[in-house]
Amino acid sequence: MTSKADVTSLEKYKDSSHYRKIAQSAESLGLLEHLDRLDKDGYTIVPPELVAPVDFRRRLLDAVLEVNERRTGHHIKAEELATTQFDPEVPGRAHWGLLEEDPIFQEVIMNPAVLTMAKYLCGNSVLLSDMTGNLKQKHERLTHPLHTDQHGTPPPIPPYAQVANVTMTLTDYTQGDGVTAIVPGSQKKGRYPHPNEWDFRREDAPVKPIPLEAPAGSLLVWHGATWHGSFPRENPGLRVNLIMVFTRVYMRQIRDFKSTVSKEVLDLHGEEFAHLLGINSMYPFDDLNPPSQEDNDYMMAAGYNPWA
Ligand SMILES: O=C(O)CCC(=O)C(=O)O
Ligand SMILES: [Fe+2]
Repeated sequence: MTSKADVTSLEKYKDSSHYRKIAQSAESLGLLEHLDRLDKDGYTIVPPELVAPVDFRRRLLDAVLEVNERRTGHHIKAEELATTQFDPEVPGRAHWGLLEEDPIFQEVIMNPAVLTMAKYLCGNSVLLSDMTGNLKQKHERLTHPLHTDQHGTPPPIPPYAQVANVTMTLTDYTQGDGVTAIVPGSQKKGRYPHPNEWDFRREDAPVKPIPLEAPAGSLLVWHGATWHGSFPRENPGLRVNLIMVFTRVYMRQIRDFKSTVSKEVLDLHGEEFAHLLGINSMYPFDDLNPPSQEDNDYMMAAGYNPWA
């Protein structure tokens, strides 16, 4: 007889070339312990020294601030982030659809640490769903009650992630900075939070998350079924991050890269970049001829192993 644990356990699928490929890149990048933490706690914090040089993180911060200026007209200097404020009515600003705003956004999704963590959660055939640069300021409103990032995938939730959140902190996340709130191990609950569990600030809240504190340049990584939210910011100044949302190859992406990304950008990058955006995804096909089997072997393989 097959027990429930046998049915739901992912362990047996680790004995595969798909898993080994990801584990080997994790090992070469010093990330192995973070894979274990994802299994156990549903989240991990990768320190800046395992992600990218300081200069890269600073350029990324500048690129997010430049997008903010282009889209809102508000010039913010990186040196003044500890004191700057914007429109007091709103707790923050989110800038979606960054991929073609600056070449550095194309570079960061190909960063080996970012990709390895995304692939560990969503397989080698992982897709970028979208990326968003966020500025958050002091405000009383709870912008993110407890929730998960896997929208529209019904229970029972599978043990493998259908979505992966890889957030790069671009300013320090310390107490009072409005940091991400996370419930360790909650990916194993196999359900979404109920409305009475959303507002975690209530004294009698049934589930209390912990704050994720991390220096600028870290990766905060969590499984799509991990319960999380965000503490309101109490300190002056701004918290800035870049959220990269990844998803399984069978899911719909937030952004339709396939019909929007320019040929110039695709020509600059290789096949892995195209796969990551879903450019040669099997579906949807827009003529009467299905794409070639060869082009889609990588997607078909995903039906056999969670790391494929
Ligand atoms: O702003 C945060 O700290 C968390 C935002 C969030 O819920 C997400 O990125 O999925
Ligand atoms: Fe979220």
